[in-house]
Amino acid sequence: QWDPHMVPGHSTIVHLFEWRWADIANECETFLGPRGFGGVQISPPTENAVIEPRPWWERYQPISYNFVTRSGDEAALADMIRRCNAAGVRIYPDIIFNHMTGPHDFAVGTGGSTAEPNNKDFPAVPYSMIDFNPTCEIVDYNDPVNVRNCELVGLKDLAQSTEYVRVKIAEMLNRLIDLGVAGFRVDAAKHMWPGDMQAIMDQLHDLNTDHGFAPGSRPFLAQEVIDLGGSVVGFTDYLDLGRITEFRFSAEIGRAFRGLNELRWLSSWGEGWGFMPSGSALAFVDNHDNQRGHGAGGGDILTYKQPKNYKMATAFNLAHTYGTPRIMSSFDFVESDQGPPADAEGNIVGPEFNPDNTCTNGWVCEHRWRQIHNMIEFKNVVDGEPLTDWWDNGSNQIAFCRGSKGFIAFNNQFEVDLVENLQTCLPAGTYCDVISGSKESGVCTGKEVAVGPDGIALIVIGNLELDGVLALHVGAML
Ligand code: QV4
Ligand code: CA
Repeated sequence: QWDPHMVPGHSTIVHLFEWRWADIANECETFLGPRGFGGVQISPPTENAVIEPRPWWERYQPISYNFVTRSGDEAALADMIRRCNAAGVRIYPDIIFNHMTGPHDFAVGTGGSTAEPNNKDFPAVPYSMIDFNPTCEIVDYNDPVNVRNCELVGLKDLAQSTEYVRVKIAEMLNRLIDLGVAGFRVDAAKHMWPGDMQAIMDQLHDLNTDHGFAPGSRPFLAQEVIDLGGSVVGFTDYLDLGRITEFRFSAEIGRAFRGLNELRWLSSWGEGWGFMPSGSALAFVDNHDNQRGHGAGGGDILTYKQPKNYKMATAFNLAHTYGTPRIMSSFDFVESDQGPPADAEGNIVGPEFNPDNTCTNGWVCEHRWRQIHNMIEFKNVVDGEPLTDWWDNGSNQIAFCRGSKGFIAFNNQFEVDLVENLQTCLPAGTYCDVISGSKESGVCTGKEVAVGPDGIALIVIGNLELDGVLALHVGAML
């Protein structure tokens, strides 16, 4: 299902990677809801095998379907979902049902459950040998049977072809739906047969009307299918089920805003680049895998570690009409396996906040960067408006309007300032650039831009400025 069921006036999913449920609940109430965020992708809620020294990826190794992880227990999860919905913010758990935990003789979970993974014995579900595909390794991504029925990096591969496994998975998803989630990110969808996934989805409840969903609403799906083109097992198999991660978006936007492809080519961004249809796509600059070299996309992916380029790419994603955007919110890392900020006992230490809204304790909180959250507001203000009046300088300076409600310009030209009189499509007046500052109590803390009666304004983005974007919208008129 393709509709994320966001509350009117809200948009965009933020992945609060490895956040605790209690911290997410507060974030919904104090920041995300008031600032118009649409929803949160949360880390997997299902109990995972404890793996020392607590890499982030232990959460992709389920040991049971109990909701108890380093993010919190079921009571904290339920409280968070309720409070986020009340704040106008939807919740989309990351769900792993392609597999259970990997190659260990004995494993203990974050809730104390035990398993003998090498014997395919998971008493806390319960699953046993007959619920799994015979052991084989994924070695050939061009062989659909190998990709679907063998083990992804040794993770025990569930046989979703059996009714028992389908029922167990559906029961777990239904418990989340009843708690009030709006949908799911489906981990490793590429490694499951679309027909099996359909059979599981057919068993799901409608979304819970107690949390404000319209009667008959079906769960939103963001299916993780890595398809950079040219593969035999690709996104087309999953179009009938729901939205799909568009990894070419991530790879190409990284190339463009790293200066490896001229921005003028973005005039045909979207289906014009061979991407999947806009209504099928989940659009993101980076995700929790490719920001640290896991999964796919390669070295061109932009992350918080290249802040100027990253903010430009994110602004482009949020200003454009293509797909449903998801933005990443990370913890700072050096090693690719490194887990979230934690104390000596391994308990996650959540973020605290600086007066300028940024986070402490090792949390990057991209979603709290002014240049990013102000673009969420931009997106909400221009909702439904067409992309018009594309301008470029034939190279790396571009601009466009969103109807008569928003205007954005980018300068990625090496060592050249952008100084141009451009059509902003906006009503005459003075506007606050929401990238270099914000409109606060009627005053602009950044650049002010005067739009004339003909909609034209002098737009300046110096090559040495901290940010290579300028964005105006009717909500930031002075
Ligand atoms: C090791 C060896 C393997 C060997 C295996 C068995 O590397 O070659 O076969 O032992 O002997 C961790 C380790 C990995 C280890 C594995 C099993 O990193 O080295 O295998 O555990 O012990 C995340 C991480 C993985 C991690 C996994 C489970 O990225 O590194 O593996 O969690 O903890 C493909 C898929 C796509 C997938 C992507 C990463 O098509 O679906 O690879 N993306 C999703 C998630 C991702 C997650 C998984 C899938 C698995 O986004 O975060 O992998 O749930 O492109
Ligand atoms: Ca599989």
